[in-house]
Amino acid sequence: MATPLESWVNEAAALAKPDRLVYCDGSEAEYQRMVAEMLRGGETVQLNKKTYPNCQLHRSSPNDVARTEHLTFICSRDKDDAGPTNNWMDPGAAKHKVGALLDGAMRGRTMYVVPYILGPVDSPISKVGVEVTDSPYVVASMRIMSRMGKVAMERLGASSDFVPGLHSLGDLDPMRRYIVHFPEEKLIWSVGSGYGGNALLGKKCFALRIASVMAREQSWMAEHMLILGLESPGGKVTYMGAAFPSACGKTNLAMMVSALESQGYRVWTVGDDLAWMKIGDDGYLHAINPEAGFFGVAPGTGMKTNPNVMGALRKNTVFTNVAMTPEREPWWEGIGFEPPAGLINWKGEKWDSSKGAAAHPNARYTVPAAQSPSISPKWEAPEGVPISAFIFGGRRARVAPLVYESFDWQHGVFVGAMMASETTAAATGDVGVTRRDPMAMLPFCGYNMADYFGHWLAMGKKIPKPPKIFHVNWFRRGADGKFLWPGFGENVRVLKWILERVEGRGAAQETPIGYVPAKNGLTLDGLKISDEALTELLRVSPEDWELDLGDSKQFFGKFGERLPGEIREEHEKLARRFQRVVTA
Ligand code: SAT
Ligand code: MN
Repeated sequence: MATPLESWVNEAAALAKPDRLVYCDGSEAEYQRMVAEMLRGGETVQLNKKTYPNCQLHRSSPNDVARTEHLTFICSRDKDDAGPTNNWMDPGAAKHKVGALLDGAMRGRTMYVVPYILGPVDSPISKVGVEVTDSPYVVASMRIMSRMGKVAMERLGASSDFVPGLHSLGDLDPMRRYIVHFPEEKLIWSVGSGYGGNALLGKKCFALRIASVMAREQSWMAEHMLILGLESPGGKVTYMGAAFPSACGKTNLAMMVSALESQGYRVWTVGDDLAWMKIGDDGYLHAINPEAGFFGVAPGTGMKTNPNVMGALRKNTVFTNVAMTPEREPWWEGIGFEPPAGLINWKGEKWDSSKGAAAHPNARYTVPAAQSPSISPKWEAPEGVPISAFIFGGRRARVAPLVYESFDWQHGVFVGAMMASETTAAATGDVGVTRRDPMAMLPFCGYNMADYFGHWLAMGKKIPKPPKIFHVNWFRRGADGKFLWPGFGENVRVLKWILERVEGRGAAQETPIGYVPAKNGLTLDGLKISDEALTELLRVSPEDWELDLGDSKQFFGKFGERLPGEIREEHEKLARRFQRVVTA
């Protein structure tokens, strides 16, 4: 008798019609076979074996370099269940349309069966997925990003409790590219892309879009959050989850080398992108990192911005769309040294400055999490880590101050729902346009976001010891257009204030948007920052917020009657608090 896994694989194979079928075991030997296959394919090259042992550079097709949100669909039976912020296709129509593209797509190719666990192998919060794919790059990446192969087979056994995902490169034509999710069936199909979140189906497709649906059904949370532990003097570690949109510095924050290390404050990394959280017996929300690696943005990453990852990247790393030096070492803008003569750009061409950026702005590294010197001793704890604070954030040149604390859970959910950020290169489309991005989940929520806000509100009533909710903005600019806050390792000063607020300390002043640090609230010794810059960083401008209230009102309006009353109520309360300030 075929197991549920085998039955599904056979079905997928009957559709895609590969020449060969290979069940992956996750071994090192198999990984090396995948690498050899990638090198044979020509899109991947070996990097310097002495200075970057076991590292490769993969060059994706130039039209396949980021997630394509306009080609990503939630295929619920009822269109309203996908909501106004998702693209929707009828499930039958999607099966027909995308099925036609998958039909025979693997002819002449091998179908790799990749069973994987999201989360620590023995955690009750973890789940199993199975991706079938015709891309050795995807197999190799999944081996870094998840617990893959034999361990997953053993956890699954003859159970049908897994999320299937069918992926084929197809012909990589963006006109025949679709990433479709069936939330009722808990099924994913993806065709026509070999890139990151479009193709590594464990990442955004399962761990967020499908898992967010499961989380709502089962009273847990699947969030686009990093998880870090802040160690304070004496060795106590306080865990926090932080949601920022793609390419807004989650990885750098999670792996930060603290500027206050001499004072005993240190940051430990549990995860850099995703968090799955369940209420623990101790009443805290407990978080695991469903991933086992970091798929981070390379440009802008250097010894100044993320020394931990720079050390981690020296072995066993797959680079995607970075440039390469004549010594066959990776290079990208912001790495910290000038481009050497003879640089090859991400497209594989000889580079000179007339050719623009040498690395693609969304170039990435895929590295095992365990290689980071900052990895938390608890990162694979089966019970997860107890979360004391949630931090929302985005890129805002104006409006949002450096940090503020919400009044309570309901207000905090509203703060998350109000989130906005300037767009980055992580998704195709214009860069630098402000868009609303609630909880950094806009492209990743597998159901109607109005119901997602409702789920957050409901969870607040169920968690005996709910995290306090904060908002940060490292990206505020002064009148001269320059960033006001140095960011990176200095961000620990903000985390320290958050920790103090969690512990009922920390000087704060009440404003219409929440509690902002009092002038003496932040630890600023050793940092050169002018009084004016600090005032501007913490300023809550009624004019800016008025515009934001208008913009968010329009955004919330999209959800019509389905928007929870609490969100509308908080919006009105915020407007009223500003009126009081202005007329006072
Ligand atoms: O492409 S991914 O979704 O994996 C990375 C990101 O956009 O956050
Ligand atoms: Mn992400």
